[in-house]
Amino acid sequence: MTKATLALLIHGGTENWSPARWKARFDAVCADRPVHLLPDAALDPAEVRYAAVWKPQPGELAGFANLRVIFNLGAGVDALIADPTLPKLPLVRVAVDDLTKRMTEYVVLHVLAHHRQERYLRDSQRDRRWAPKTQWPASALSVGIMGLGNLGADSALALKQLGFRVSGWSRSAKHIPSIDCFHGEDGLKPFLGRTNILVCLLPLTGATRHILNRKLFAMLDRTSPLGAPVLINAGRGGLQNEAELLDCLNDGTLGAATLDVFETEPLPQDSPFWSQANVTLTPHNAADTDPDAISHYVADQIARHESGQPLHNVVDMARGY
Ligand code: NDP
Ligand code: OXD
Repeated sequence: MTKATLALLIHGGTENWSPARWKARFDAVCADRPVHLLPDAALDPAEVRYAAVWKPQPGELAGFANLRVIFNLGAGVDALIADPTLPKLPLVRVAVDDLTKRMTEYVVLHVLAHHRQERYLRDSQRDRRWAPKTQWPASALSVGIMGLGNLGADSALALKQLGFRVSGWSRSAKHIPSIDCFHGEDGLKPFLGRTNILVCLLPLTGATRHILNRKLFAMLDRTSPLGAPVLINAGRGGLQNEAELLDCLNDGTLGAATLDVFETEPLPQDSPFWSQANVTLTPHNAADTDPDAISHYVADQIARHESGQPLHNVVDMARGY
């Protein structure tokens, strides 16, 4: 018997999101299941039971009357949830080791870059200046991670392993050995008050939009060897109030920032972030979704679903993540 159809709806626009690449992977992994890349005029929409999507246009998923499950091909579901026409079906997000480890690499790389004064050292090399500065140990800095989910918890443990003091902040209470865990509104102030490098790995929801603003930056600790605190945001651009972030980078409230995500992506050519000297900017590729790992993840989940087992990592629509 032919298996139920999986449709792929991918609008990434970058090399990693080449629809043909994803189709080839899904064809290989779902050997006996019809896999269609949308749009496909030859496909009867009523045949589609599963959809694996990245950045579908609002309304694009509404026309599949027999759809059962939507798989988002990334961890963040904010764009999907913002679509009022999104079918009311289980929405599964990505939570796999491959993605988690990529993010941990990114966070460790950029925390170390700030801690080891990489910008100063690269400027010194460019200027042929042999002028080492005092270097403090990792234990002199406190890294605070906003979001202690799949990504935040793994980054926290990796940073702890390197010797940093690490704390984290989440919505609900957590216990992670060796990490100082804070939660909720009451926990935010004490969490920020001990943080020198703030790493944001929150999802974008109604409760977190523009949470990274002047008021929050002003609560960060300024007594570490870094002097002014540092922000690393790899969550979503909508988490940051960009006008206030720029002002804070210019007036010393923040010493520096590493930003992977922006309110408008791709970042417009005339954005001041491109030339902001104390910003390290990356093009939303902190943790790419890997077609090999994720096609297996989706195929396994479909197999679970078809054998009557519960799906994993289903988004709670009321919480928004
Ligand atoms: P999870 O859902 O596993 O974790 C989210 C964490 O944020 C949880 O600890 C949750 O708290 C916390 N949180 C949510 N809302 C609040 C709130 N209002 N106050 C305090 N804490 C809150 O998500 P992931 O770790 O998998 O991913 C996080 C985000 O990273 C994604 O949503 C996506 O936006 C971004 N991302 C970015 C990538 C990139 O390349 N730049 C790649 C992949 C993801 P609790 O534990 O209590 O639920
Ligand atoms: C994701 C992302 O959400 O790539 O996975 O940002």
